[in-house]
Parts: sequence; structure tokens; C-alpha cells
Amino acid sequence: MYDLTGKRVWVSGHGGMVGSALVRRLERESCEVLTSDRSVDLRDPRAVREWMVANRPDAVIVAAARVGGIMANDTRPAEFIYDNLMIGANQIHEAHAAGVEKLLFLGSSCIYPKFAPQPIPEDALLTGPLEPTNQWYAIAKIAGIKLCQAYRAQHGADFISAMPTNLYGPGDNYDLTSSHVLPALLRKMHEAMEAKHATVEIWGSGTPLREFMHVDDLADACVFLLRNYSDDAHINVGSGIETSIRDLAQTIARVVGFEGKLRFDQTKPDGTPRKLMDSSRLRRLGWTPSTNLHDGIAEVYESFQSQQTE
Ligand code: GFB
Repeated sequence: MYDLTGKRVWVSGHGGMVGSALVRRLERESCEVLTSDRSVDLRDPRAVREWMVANRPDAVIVAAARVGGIMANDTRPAEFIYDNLMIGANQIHEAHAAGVEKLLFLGSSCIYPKFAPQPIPEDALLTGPLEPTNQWYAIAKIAGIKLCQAYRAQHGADFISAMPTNLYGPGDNYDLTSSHVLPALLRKMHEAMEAKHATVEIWGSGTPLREFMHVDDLADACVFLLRNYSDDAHINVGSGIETSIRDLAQTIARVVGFEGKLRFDQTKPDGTPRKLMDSSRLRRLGWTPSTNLHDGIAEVYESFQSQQTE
């Protein structure tokens, strides 16, 4: 049990969807939340070292990352591997050097082999080839897991890693060239309604299966893990809510009120055919998510609409 009372907790990437959810969640705890502004380049070891020395966090959550949807991952491989390797390595190494008591590294379900058994258990890691569209990001996230394990093995550092499933929530990226599917379809359908278009384009075949989780559930799981988890093995954080891209599109259409047709563009990649994680270890420890997909999408659509009118 790690007691957060009075602790200085650095949430890196606090401007992003995950980081901002973590800040909101940690504000309910009796700890002090630290954030670094964008002038601190987390890819630069010296900048990270100087920030650590000046701010002396007791705990660190590595929520900063270069993230994006299938197209961004596929077309900007150098950024996805380099930025994520550097961000992870710098924060983990400098946290050790600064005597940080607890560190939580966040990865992604894309670390697992493309054809992993489903639902995917933690021990499927490194048992087969990765999905090519996101292998660059996956390798950097696998390196983060291994760094935590190495610093634990050699130095006894209490560094843990959690692998969240596909996330959505307030503060998501709605840029259609770099976003994930859920915000992309919300925006496309909203705009199609406004422009009275009869069809919306969905990338790929619509058959891939994805597991979606609200980012506030992830933030709650992270606080739970910081407190209650201290192990070498990484741990899956999923909702168990699996849906095909076609069904997701239909749910979003219902929320938005779009009644037109879906047109599947099969020239765009599908990516991994199925990516449902086995989160039973986390459930056995005593944590469960609370947001269902329809309600989560409805809430996110409201915040999307209020952003549009600001
Ligand atoms: O969310 P997404 O980009 O990420 O795509 P991945 C999921 C599925 O939705 C793919 C389809 O089969 C896409 O082809 N899709 C349909 C769309 N329409 C759209 C659209 O308009 N935009 C987008 N973006 N997709 C990413 C990884 O994989 O997920 C990352 O590349 C990371 O590394 C992240 O792990 C969670 O689930 O395929």
C-alpha cells in the first residue's frame, strides 16, 4: 500500500486527455499534483533532470506520450518511436536518479502481438510479431515496461507499468488526420448532420474489434494501482467493452442523431483485427470501471458541442 497523503505527484503530459483526467482525479486525493509546462522538453534528458531536481516529486505518472490514431502511427513512424522512447527513458531514469518512491508508466494495448490470444493476457507480451501500423509506438512502450522492470531488478525501484485499452473522453484530439476512431467519427457525423450530407466515410472494413474505456475510468485505475500495486509484471487496464467499428459507428450515429449511410473505405487500413485485453488481474485486485460506452459517448459529445460553440 503506497500512501499518497502529502505526496508530491508529477503527472507528465497534463495537457493531454490522459494527463488532464489524472489531474482531475488526483485533485480528490490529499496529495499535491505537480505539472511541467510545455517548455520542458521531455525528450531531453537534461531538461527532465533539471525539472526533477527543482521540483522533487515523490511519485511520477508517465502520462506524456506522442499519441495518435492508426494513420498518424503509420505515417510518422520516426516521431512515434523516437519521442516515446526518449520520453519514457528520461522520466524513468531521472526518477530513479532523483530517488522517486513510486512511478507508474502508461503504455497501450498495442504492445501485444497482432494475433495474440483473446482476451489478451499480460503474458502474451513478446510472443509474436506486432501489428505493422503501430509497431513503432509499441516498441517504445515495450521498452518502457522493460525499463521499469530493469530499475526494479537492479535498484529495487518501485516502478510499475499499466497498459490501458483504447481510450476516449474529454480533451480528446479531433484532428481527422491524427485522431483515434471515436473522436473522428463523432466529428465526422456531427459535421455531416450540419452540412446535411447523406453519407459518412468510415475507414477500413468496419469489422475490426476494439475495446473502449472512458479516460476517467483509467485515471481512477491509475490511482488504485499507485496505491495498491507493486510488481514487476505490467498490468492490463481494460473495460471489457468490445465493439466492432461498424457497431461503434452506429452507436455514435444514434448519439449524434445522424441518420445517413455509412460508407466503408477499404483503401484505409484496418489495423489489428481484434484487441480485447484480459483485465482479470486488475479485477481480482479489486478495481472495476464504471462508465458504459453509450453514456460515455453521450457525455463526450456534449463537451465536443460546447467546445464548438465557445
Ligand atoms: O482508433 P484507431 O485509429 O486506432 O482505429 P487503433 C481503430 C479502427 O477504426 C481502425 C477504424 O480499424 C480504423 O481503420 N476507423 C474507421 C478509423 N474510421 C476511422 C477514422 O475516421 N479515424 C480513425 N483513426 N480510425 C491505435 C494505434 O490503433 O490505437 C496506437 O495506432 C494506439 O498505437 C491506439 O495503440 C490506442 O486501435 O487501430
